[in-house]
Amino acid sequence: MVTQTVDQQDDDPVDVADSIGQVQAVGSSRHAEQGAGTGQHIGELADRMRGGHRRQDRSMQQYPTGTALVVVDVQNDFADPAGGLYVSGGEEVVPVVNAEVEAARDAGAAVFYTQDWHPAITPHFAKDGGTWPTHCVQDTWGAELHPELRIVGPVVRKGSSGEDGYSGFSQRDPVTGETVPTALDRLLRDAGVTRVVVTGLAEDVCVKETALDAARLGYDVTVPLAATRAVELQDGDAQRAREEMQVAGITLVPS
Ligand code: VGL
Ligand code: ZN
Repeated sequence: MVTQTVDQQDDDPVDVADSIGQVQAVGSSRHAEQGAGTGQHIGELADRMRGGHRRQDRSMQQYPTGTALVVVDVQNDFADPAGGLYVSGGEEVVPVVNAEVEAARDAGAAVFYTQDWHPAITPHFAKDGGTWPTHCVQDTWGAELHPELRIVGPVVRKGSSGEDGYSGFSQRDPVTGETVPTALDRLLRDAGVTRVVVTGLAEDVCVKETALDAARLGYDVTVPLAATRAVELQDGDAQRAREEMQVAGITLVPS
């Protein structure tokens, strides 16, 4: 399928109805395939369908109606050991996130992705007076979503104009200091979402900020800890992030 990127800098605004429709269309064609085995023994087919239903029941418990999966910054610079801001164990979240994508799809839930998307020079980088080693520079390998990540929904970019885009929901303008929203809240609301499962990288930076913003915006928020890893720029950052999320009423699922 075509991957849709939602970037406020793009001239081409996202067609929300289209992207949501696309997610659902792919889900229903998979179900059609399941029943389409010609010449297959009927008992075998019935077994497979029962298995499918069991899996779907489980998925519906994790992704009840109104739930969406948000996959934060699963990009080469964070998830590949050769990446510019490699998060230790980052590559291990890819199959775990993919299983969440699968569960979300089985339950008919929408999936959204964020992508850290920086200009080559930005006060976000240590070399330009900021905090971080250079990472996720627009149109480079490091900024690409991990090649094994399953992508089944729209991608929301953040940090495109040199902002500190930690949360998938907002970015801080480096000149005015003003915080401007990304398209994520609108996309979720338009899809009827009231609950989000937040996964990806990094637990103590962008996953935390995305989850906290989601809670502030009134979403019910769950973070499955197996689907994330922390940068730990300072020792203890991961523990502090968990405490902050818990205080904000976010459900942390132990790994
Ligand atoms: C992130 C540091 C700087 C993240 C992004 O995605 O967690 N961390 N920019
Ligand atoms: Zn960044």
